[in-house]
Amino acid sequence: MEFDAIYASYEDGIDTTGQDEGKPQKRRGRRCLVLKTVCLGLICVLLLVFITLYITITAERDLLKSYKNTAEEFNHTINSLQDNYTDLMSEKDQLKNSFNSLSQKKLELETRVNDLSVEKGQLQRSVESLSQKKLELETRVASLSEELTKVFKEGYQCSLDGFFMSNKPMSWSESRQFCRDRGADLIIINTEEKQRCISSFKERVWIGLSDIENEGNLKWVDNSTLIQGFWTEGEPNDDKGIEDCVEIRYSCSSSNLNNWNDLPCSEKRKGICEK
Ligand code: 289
Ligand code: CA
Ligand code: CA
Repeated sequence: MEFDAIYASYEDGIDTTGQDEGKPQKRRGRRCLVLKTVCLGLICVLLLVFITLYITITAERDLLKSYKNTAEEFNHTINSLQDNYTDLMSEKDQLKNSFNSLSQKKLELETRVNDLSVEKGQLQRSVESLSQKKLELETRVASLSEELTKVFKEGYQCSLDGFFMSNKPMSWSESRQFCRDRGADLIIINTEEKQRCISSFKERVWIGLSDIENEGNLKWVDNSTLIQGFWTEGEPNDDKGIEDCVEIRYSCSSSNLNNWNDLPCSEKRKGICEK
């Protein structure tokens, strides 16, 4: 139904006063008011729709923005994880290479240790066998020394028993140790018979007399004091203050029984051992 018709019937119903003057003008005014109201209502509705749409769109846009941010963060995290993974893989490869190289070295070392163990065993056996040979040779030398001594004794009518000469020139202490290792000690000459016998050896040899412990106080190796000495003239003179051990100084030009001399203990002489 059209507006004019609606308003006409409405006006007809209301106006009962019978006053028809100015009716069209009033009608137009009312129509205009209604139209304005309707337009305003429409504007309000449109405004409401617009505001609603604006709010919805803004919310959607914010949501999208937040999704976008989250997606970017995910991407960033994924990239960083990817990098970490790549680094870890490379590290793993390096460790694997190191492990392989160390395993190889370990194997080589184990082989070397085994070889060395075998070598050590062989050397130990050699040392044992050489020690045994050395002992046998030392025993042989001692026995030869003893034999030699006997020959000397026989040659020079020496009737002493149980003494022998060390196998090579050594210091006084080493010579003494040689004797002690064989159950003897350097000889103590406390009789003229012994002195005569040893003097016939035609060698410069150590005897068991020294003043190592107390300068000027000569003692035999059994700690007994010297009673009768067979000193060369002018001896003992402790030459340069360093002569503390006594030798028999053989001299082919002299058959003199007085042939002892004090000498630095580090000098090398054979020693006469006595059991
Ligand atoms: O180092 C000195 C010794 O060889 C001897 O030299 C001389 O023969 C004398 O002085 C000895 O007393 C000394 O022991
Ligand atoms: Ca001395
Ligand atoms: Ca001297």
